[in-house]
Amino acid sequence: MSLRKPRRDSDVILSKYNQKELLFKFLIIGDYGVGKTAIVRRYTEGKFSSNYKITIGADFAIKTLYWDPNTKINLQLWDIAGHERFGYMTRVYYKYAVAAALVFDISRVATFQSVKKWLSDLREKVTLQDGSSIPIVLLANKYDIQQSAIQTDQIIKFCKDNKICKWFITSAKDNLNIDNAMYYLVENVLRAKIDDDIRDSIRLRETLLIDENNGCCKSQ
Ligand SMILES: Nc1nc2c(ncn2[C@@H]2O[C@H](COP(=O)(O)OP(=O)(O)OP(=O)(O)O)[C@@H](O)[C@H]2O)c(=O)[nH]1
Ligand SMILES: [Mg+2]
Repeated sequence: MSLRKPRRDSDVILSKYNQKELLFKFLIIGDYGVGKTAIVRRYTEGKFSSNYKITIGADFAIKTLYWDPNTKINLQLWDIAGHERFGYMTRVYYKYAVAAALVFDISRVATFQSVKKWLSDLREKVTLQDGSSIPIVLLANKYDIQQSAIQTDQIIKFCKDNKICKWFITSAKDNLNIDNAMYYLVENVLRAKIDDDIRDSIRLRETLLIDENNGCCKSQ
């Protein structure tokens, strides 16, 4: 029986002279108009526009990160349409995601109330290979508006009750905390990946030892 696991999207593509190139798929989800596209655009192009152009279905953008001298990461940011009219159709885009940013608009309470729905949908549909859930950050966007309809206490409580380890106030307009939020997710994905690789190598070692003890590795 082969010990090798099937390759995932997030696996190493290139491994030459100790150089690694990784591909991670991140989801950006939340209600319509909360600023998902604006966040992705700010992060990948460094631009912001105050025009609202509804996302149809889903869109994606790529950001390349030179994480350390040996690691290049290609981040695929999947910007999922928030409008109800696209409903569950967009969930097909969740496949193979390894992290997610869940966005709401601090000036619209309804978008915060929807976060729970997005979260349970995400947790139900996306898990990692070992069955654990993917890292998620909650983004309280449009902080620049200064008309917060949601108290910080409510956000903290929500995160605690729903096991979201990290949330950020963000502004795509003012470029506030977007890099930090993405950095946090990448770090978490990498950490999980390292743990995964260590577990794999321990499993491999144990199997080799068992094989040795059974004598099947010995030459006749
Ligand atoms: N003031 C302010 N406006 C923002 C910010 N982020 C987005 N917007 C504006 O909010 C509107 C909606 O932003 P989008 O990024 O298109 O929203 P979306 O979440 O992608 O919406 P859907 O594609 O319909 O799901 C646009 O007019 C943006 O310019 C922000 O941080 N501050
Ligand atoms: Mg959009």
